[in-house]
Amino acid sequence: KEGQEESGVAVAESTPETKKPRMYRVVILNDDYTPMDFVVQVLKRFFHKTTEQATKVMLQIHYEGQGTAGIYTAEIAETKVVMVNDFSRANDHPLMCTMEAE
Ligand code: TYC
Repeated sequence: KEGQEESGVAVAESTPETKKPRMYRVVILNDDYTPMDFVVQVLKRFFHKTTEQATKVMLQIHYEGQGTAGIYTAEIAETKVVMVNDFSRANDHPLMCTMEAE
C-alpha cells in the first residue's frame, strides 16, 4: 500500500499506516533562588522520576542552565508546564518550566 515518508514522498510499504505525533520537550530552567530539594520534588511528583534520576537532572540544570524533564505530546507537555509553574508559584519559588518542539 501507499505510505507517506517524512519527506512527503509516497513510498510503497507493507506495514499499516501509523503516524507519529509531534513531540515536545518539557524544559526546566535554572535560577539562583529555588532550593535544590524543591526541584527534585517537582521532578519526582510531575515526571515520575526516582530520587536518583531527579537528583541527576536537577544537578544538570543547576550546572548547565537547563535540562529536560521529559518528552511528551503537545497536550500532555502543556499540562505539565502549567502544573509545574502553578506549583512553583504556590510555593513562592521562581522555578520556570517551558516546552519546545522536538
Ligand atoms: N540553582 C539553584 C540553587 O543553587 C538550584 C536549582 C536547580 C534551581 C535547578 C532551579 O531548575 C533548577 N539553589
